[in-house]
Amino acid sequence: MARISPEQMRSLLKVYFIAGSTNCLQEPRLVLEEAIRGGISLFQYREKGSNCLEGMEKLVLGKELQRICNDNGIPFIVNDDIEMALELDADGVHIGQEDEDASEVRDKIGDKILGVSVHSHTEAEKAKLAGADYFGVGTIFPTATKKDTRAVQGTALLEQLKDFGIPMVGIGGINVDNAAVVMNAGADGVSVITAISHADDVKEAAARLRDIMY
Ligand code: TZP
Ligand code: MG
Repeated sequence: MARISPEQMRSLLKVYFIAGSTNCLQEPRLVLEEAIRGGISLFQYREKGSNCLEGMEKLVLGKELQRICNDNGIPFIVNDDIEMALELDADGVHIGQEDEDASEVRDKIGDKILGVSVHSHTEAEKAKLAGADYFGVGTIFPTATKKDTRAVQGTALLEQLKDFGIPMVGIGGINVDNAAVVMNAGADGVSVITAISHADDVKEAAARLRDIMY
Protein backbone atom coordinates (compact mmCIF):
# COMPACT_ATOMS: atom_id res chain seq x y z
CA MET A 1 0.00 0.00 0.00
CA ALA A 2 1.18 3.50 -0.84
CA ARG A 3 1.12 6.48 1.50
CA ILE A 4 -2.27 8.16 1.77
CA SER A 5 -2.62 11.23 -0.47
CA PRO A 6 -3.21 14.64 1.15
CA GLU A 7 -6.61 14.80 -0.56
CA GLN A 8 -7.71 11.47 0.90
CA MET A 9 -6.34 12.48 4.28
CA ARG A 10 -8.23 15.77 4.26
CA SER A 11 -11.51 14.02 3.63
CA LEU A 12 -10.88 11.45 6.40
CA LEU A 13 -10.17 14.21 8.92
CA LYS A 14 -13.58 15.88 8.59
CA VAL A 15 -15.22 14.27 11.63
CA TYR A 16 -12.51 12.47 13.54
CA PHE A 17 -13.85 10.70 16.61
CA ILE A 18 -11.39 9.80 19.36
CA ALA A 19 -12.33 7.57 22.29
CA GLY A 20 -11.40 4.85 24.71
CA SER A 21 -13.31 3.09 27.45
CA THR A 22 -12.88 5.90 29.99
CA ASN A 23 -14.51 8.49 27.73
CA CYS A 24 -17.66 6.58 27.01
CA LEU A 25 -20.81 6.87 29.11
CA GLN A 26 -22.17 3.76 27.43
CA GLU A 27 -20.52 0.62 26.13
CA PRO A 28 -17.64 1.77 23.85
CA ARG A 29 -18.69 -0.58 21.03
CA LEU A 30 -22.20 0.88 21.03
CA VAL A 31 -20.85 4.41 21.11
CA LEU A 32 -18.59 3.73 18.14
CA GLU A 33 -21.38 2.05 16.16
CA GLU A 34 -23.71 4.98 16.77
CA ALA A 35 -21.00 7.50 15.92
CA ILE A 36 -20.38 5.67 12.64
CA ARG A 37 -24.11 5.73 11.89
CA GLY A 38 -24.03 9.46 12.49
CA GLY A 39 -21.29 9.88 9.88
CA ILE A 40 -17.83 10.06 11.46
CA SER A 41 -15.03 9.77 8.91
CA LEU A 42 -12.15 8.45 11.05
CA PHE A 43 -11.72 6.81 14.46
CA GLN A 44 -8.83 6.85 16.93
CA TYR A 45 -8.61 4.35 19.77
CA ARG A 46 -7.14 6.31 22.71
CA GLU A 47 -7.15 4.21 25.86
CA LYS A 48 -5.98 6.68 28.52
CA GLY A 49 -6.80 8.14 31.91
CA SER A 50 -7.46 6.72 35.33
CA ASN A 51 -8.97 3.24 35.28
CA CYS A 52 -8.15 2.78 31.61
CA LEU A 53 -7.70 -0.74 30.29
CA GLU A 54 -4.21 -2.16 30.01
CA GLY A 55 -2.46 -5.17 28.51
CA MET A 56 -4.71 -7.84 27.10
CA GLU A 57 -7.94 -6.00 27.95
CA LYS A 58 -6.77 -2.94 26.06
CA LEU A 59 -5.82 -5.10 23.10
CA VAL A 60 -9.14 -6.99 23.10
CA LEU A 61 -11.21 -3.79 23.12
CA GLY A 62 -8.95 -2.43 20.37
CA LYS A 63 -9.62 -5.49 18.24
CA GLU A 64 -13.36 -5.18 18.74
CA LEU A 65 -13.41 -1.49 17.87
CA GLN A 66 -11.18 -2.16 14.88
CA ARG A 67 -13.60 -4.81 13.62
CA ILE A 68 -16.49 -2.34 13.85
CA CYS A 69 -14.43 0.21 11.90
CA ASN A 70 -13.41 -2.35 9.28
CA ASP A 71 -17.01 -3.53 8.83
CA ASN A 72 -18.03 0.05 8.13
CA GLY A 73 -15.11 1.25 6.02
CA ILE A 74 -13.82 3.65 8.69
CA PRO A 75 -10.01 3.71 9.07
CA PHE A 76 -8.80 2.75 12.56
CA ILE A 77 -6.00 4.79 14.16
CA VAL A 78 -4.20 3.88 17.41
CA ASN A 79 -3.02 6.56 19.84
CA ASP A 80 0.58 6.33 21.11
CA ASP A 81 0.93 2.56 21.20
CA ILE A 82 2.96 1.70 18.11
CA GLU A 83 3.40 -1.94 19.15
CA MET A 84 -0.35 -2.41 19.43
CA ALA A 85 -0.95 -0.62 16.14
CA LEU A 86 1.46 -3.04 14.44
CA GLU A 87 0.03 -6.07 16.19
CA LEU A 88 -3.51 -5.13 15.13
CA ASP A 89 -2.35 -4.01 11.71
CA ALA A 90 -4.18 -0.72 12.31
CA ASP A 91 -4.53 1.82 9.53
CA GLY A 92 -2.37 4.31 11.37
CA VAL A 93 -1.06 5.84 14.56
CA HIS A 94 -1.30 9.20 16.25
CA ILE A 95 1.58 10.43 18.41
CA GLY A 96 2.27 13.48 20.53
CA GLN A 97 5.48 15.33 21.26
CA GLU A 98 6.06 13.24 24.39
CA ASP A 99 5.89 9.98 22.47
CA GLU A 100 8.44 8.20 20.31
CA ASP A 101 10.27 10.30 17.76
CA ALA A 102 8.08 10.76 14.67
CA SER A 103 10.85 9.73 12.23
CA GLU A 104 11.39 6.50 14.11
CA VAL A 105 7.66 5.86 14.17
CA ARG A 106 7.48 6.47 10.41
CA ASP A 107 10.24 3.87 9.90
CA LYS A 108 8.35 1.35 12.02
CA ILE A 109 4.91 1.79 10.46
CA GLY A 110 5.87 2.07 6.78
CA ASP A 111 3.01 3.55 4.76
CA LYS A 112 0.41 3.55 7.51
CA ILE A 113 -1.18 6.90 8.40
CA LEU A 114 0.98 8.98 10.76
CA GLY A 115 -0.64 11.79 12.73
CA VAL A 116 1.45 14.07 14.95
CA SER A 117 0.23 16.59 17.54
CA VAL A 118 1.97 19.94 17.05
CA HIS A 119 1.86 23.09 19.15
CA SER A 120 4.25 25.38 17.29
CA HIS A 121 5.79 26.18 13.91
CA THR A 122 9.00 24.38 14.93
CA GLU A 123 7.18 21.20 15.93
CA ALA A 124 5.24 21.32 12.67
CA GLU A 125 8.44 21.62 10.62
CA LYS A 126 9.92 18.62 12.37
CA ALA A 127 6.75 16.57 11.98
CA LYS A 128 6.57 17.39 8.28
CA LEU A 129 10.17 16.27 7.77
CA ALA A 130 9.46 13.08 9.69
CA GLY A 131 6.69 12.24 7.25
CA ALA A 132 3.51 13.17 9.12
CA ASP A 133 0.34 12.65 7.06
CA TYR A 134 -1.55 15.13 9.20
CA PHE A 135 -1.08 17.52 12.09
CA GLY A 136 -3.28 17.47 15.17
CA VAL A 137 -3.41 21.12 16.20
CA GLY A 138 -4.48 22.24 19.66
CA THR A 139 -5.45 22.72 22.30
CA ILE A 140 -7.92 24.99 20.49
CA PHE A 141 -10.54 25.51 23.23
CA PRO A 142 -10.53 24.65 26.95
CA THR A 143 -11.14 20.97 27.59
CA ALA A 144 -11.67 18.85 30.66
CA THR A 145 -10.68 15.67 28.84
CA LYS A 146 -6.89 15.95 28.82
CA LYS A 147 -5.39 17.23 32.04
CA ASP A 148 -1.85 17.75 30.76
CA THR A 149 -2.65 19.76 27.67
CA ARG A 150 -0.46 22.62 26.51
CA ALA A 151 -1.88 26.13 26.77
CA VAL A 152 -5.16 26.78 25.05
CA GLN A 153 -4.25 28.63 21.88
CA GLY A 154 -7.45 29.25 20.02
CA THR A 155 -7.26 29.06 16.25
CA ALA A 156 -4.11 31.19 15.76
CA LEU A 157 -1.78 28.25 15.16
CA LEU A 158 -4.09 26.74 12.55
CA GLU A 159 -3.84 29.99 10.61
CA GLN A 160 -0.05 29.97 10.91
CA LEU A 161 0.36 26.36 9.75
CA LYS A 162 -1.80 26.59 6.62
CA ASP A 163 1.23 27.14 4.39
CA PHE A 164 2.77 23.79 5.31
CA GLY A 165 0.35 22.09 2.96
CA ILE A 166 -0.13 19.24 5.43
CA PRO A 167 -3.71 18.23 6.28
CA MET A 168 -4.70 19.55 9.71
CA VAL A 169 -7.29 18.64 12.29
CA GLY A 170 -8.17 20.81 15.27
CA ILE A 171 -8.46 19.33 18.76
CA GLY A 172 -9.59 20.44 22.20
CA GLY A 173 -13.04 21.50 23.35
CA ILE A 174 -14.55 21.38 19.88
CA ASN A 175 -18.32 20.96 19.57
CA VAL A 176 -21.21 21.85 17.26
CA ASP A 177 -21.18 25.45 18.45
CA ASN A 178 -17.54 26.19 17.61
CA ALA A 179 -16.62 23.67 14.87
CA ALA A 180 -17.22 26.20 12.10
CA VAL A 181 -14.69 28.59 13.66
CA VAL A 182 -12.07 25.83 13.52
CA MET A 183 -12.82 25.09 9.87
CA ASN A 184 -12.75 28.76 8.94
CA ALA A 185 -9.29 29.05 10.47
CA GLY A 186 -7.95 26.48 8.02
CA ALA A 187 -8.54 23.06 9.57
CA ASP A 188 -9.61 20.22 7.30
CA GLY A 189 -11.63 18.69 10.09
CA VAL A 190 -12.35 18.48 13.79
CA SER A 191 -11.30 15.81 16.23
CA VAL A 192 -13.54 15.39 19.24
CA ILE A 193 -13.90 13.21 22.29
CA THR A 194 -16.58 14.70 24.55
CA ALA A 195 -18.81 16.22 21.88
CA ILE A 196 -19.63 12.73 20.63
CA SER A 197 -18.84 10.30 23.47
CA HIS A 198 -20.82 12.23 26.10
CA ALA A 199 -23.75 13.15 23.92
CA ASP A 200 -27.22 12.01 24.95
CA ASP A 201 -27.71 10.94 21.36
CA VAL A 202 -24.32 9.91 19.97
CA LYS A 203 -25.54 9.37 16.42
CA GLU A 204 -27.20 12.77 16.29
CA ALA A 205 -24.11 14.48 17.74
CA ALA A 206 -21.92 12.96 15.03
CA ALA A 207 -24.47 13.82 12.35
CA ARG A 208 -24.66 17.44 13.48
CA LEU A 209 -20.87 17.77 13.32
CA ARG A 210 -20.88 16.16 9.91
CA ASP A 211 -23.48 18.64 8.67
CA ILE A 212 -21.20 21.49 9.70
CA MET A 213 -18.19 20.01 7.90
CA TYR A 214 -19.84 19.43 4.53
N1 TZP B 1 -5.24 16.68 22.97
C1 TZP B 1 -5.39 18.00 23.11
S1 TZP B 1 -6.90 18.39 23.75
C2 TZP B 1 -7.35 16.76 23.84
C3 TZP B 1 -6.32 15.97 23.37
C4 TZP B 1 -6.32 14.51 23.29
C5 TZP B 1 -8.66 16.31 24.38
C6 TZP B 1 -9.80 16.62 23.47
O1 TZP B 1 -10.99 16.16 24.05
P1 TZP B 1 -12.36 16.95 23.94
O2 TZP B 1 -13.25 16.22 24.89
O3 TZP B 1 -12.84 16.83 22.54
O4 TZP B 1 -12.08 18.36 24.36
MG1 MG C 1 0.54 10.66 23.06
